[in-house]
Amino acid sequence: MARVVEEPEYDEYEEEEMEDEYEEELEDVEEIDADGEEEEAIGGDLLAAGGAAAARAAAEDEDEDYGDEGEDEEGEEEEEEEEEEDDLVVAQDWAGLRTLPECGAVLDALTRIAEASGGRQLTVLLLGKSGVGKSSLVNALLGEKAAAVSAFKLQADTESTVKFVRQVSLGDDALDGFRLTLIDTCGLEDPEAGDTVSYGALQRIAEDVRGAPIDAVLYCDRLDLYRVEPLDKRIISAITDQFGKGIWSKTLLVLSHGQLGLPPPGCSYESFSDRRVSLLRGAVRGPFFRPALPAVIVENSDTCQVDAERCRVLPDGTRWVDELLAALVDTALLGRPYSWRPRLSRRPNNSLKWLIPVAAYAQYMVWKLLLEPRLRKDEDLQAAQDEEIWREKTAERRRLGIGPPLRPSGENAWRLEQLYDDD
Ligand SMILES: Nc1nc2c(ncn2[C@@H]2O[C@H](COP(=O)(O)OP(=O)(O)OP(=O)(O)O)[C@@H](O)[C@H]2O)c(=O)[nH]1
Ligand SMILES: [Mg+2]
Repeated sequence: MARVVEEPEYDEYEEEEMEDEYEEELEDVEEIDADGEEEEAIGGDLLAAGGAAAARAAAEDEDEDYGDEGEDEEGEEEEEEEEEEDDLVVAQDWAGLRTLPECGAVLDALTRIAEASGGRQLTVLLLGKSGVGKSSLVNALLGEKAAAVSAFKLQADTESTVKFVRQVSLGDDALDGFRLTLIDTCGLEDPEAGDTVSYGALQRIAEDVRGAPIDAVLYCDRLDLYRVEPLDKRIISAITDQFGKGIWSKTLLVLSHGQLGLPPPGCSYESFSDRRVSLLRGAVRGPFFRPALPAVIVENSDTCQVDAERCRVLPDGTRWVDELLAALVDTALLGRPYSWRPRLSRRPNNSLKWLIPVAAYAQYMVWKLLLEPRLRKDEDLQAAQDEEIWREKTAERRRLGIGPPLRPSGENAWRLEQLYDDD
């Protein structure tokens, strides 16, 4: 189940009336928007954070692709809308932004999105195994201790997704009202079954983000590991099975623990990170499937080194927040947002249905013109050889002065053949 972090909506915040206002806000999402910008439901339970015209257009395109959907589907859509209305997320003031040393880089990134897409929202989904730093990254990016971080407890024990919706309010007309939604998720391994993929968790995550436009996905793992384990590969292929290959074209690889104690002997920090990134890319890519998968190294811990301007840096001096934001925006602006819809996997694509009789006829013709004549020829050859053998046997017996051999009838011959075959 998705957990909505319940905090007061910032611009209508009044301590004593907070609870009542929250109820009202759920009933009328349009009032949530700080600058009065009108918002409409698009699909999924992230709608309050939505407004992506592109995603709406994409969703409509997809609906058209399915062509003649009956009344059942209309009913289904109504049901979906009702579910969506029940599960709206309230945006909160992005308080941590003001204290983030990288505030300037964040605002630059949001400005790039606002200018390029005309929208004021960015939705990011974080996926990965447990303990790789997804929740820590949410906190590091928001500048708030918003997500629960635990070294030992798997998040899968509690909830599948937790959405953090933050709204910019810095008195800047160009950016105020911009919404950042970070969707933290539970680890993708099964906490009870040991080293196995939690397909249930993946399914619940998919249901939680159903229909919502996702601008970028962060596939998180640790930098300080030497191998891509079989479980990692199984998790990656389970993601592909659940969400489709399309999700990888909107995915960044994010490697935590970037401060990396010491790289292995004879290996520089750069060569070690390059090797780790290429191993992970290799686990996702296939011979005919080569998504770009830009990679960014991060260090989520409070002990991360900082430069003269207090910006967090990696051992090689890279400002990782800036790098991550730049890659995030590039990915977000690449094509239309990713959106998971169960109907994509549930409903068959009927557009090439007319090919079925053509393929059946082609198969019949291949049988008639190529295979059947060859089979007949083989049978005739076999019969001729059998005949020859019987003729020789008869001639031999005649030479010996005995009668011709007893030749079994067709059915008996077949039975004898079976008998020998069984032996
Ligand atoms: N040194 C260091 N520790 C990290 C980093 N990222 C996460 N951690 C630590 O790793 C542990 C797990 O971090 P989480 O953020 O809870 O990991 P998660 O991916 O959210 O795990 P689940 O919620 O179980 O899926 C915590 O103790 C974090 O403090 C990092 O970049 N550097
Ligand atoms: Mg977590």
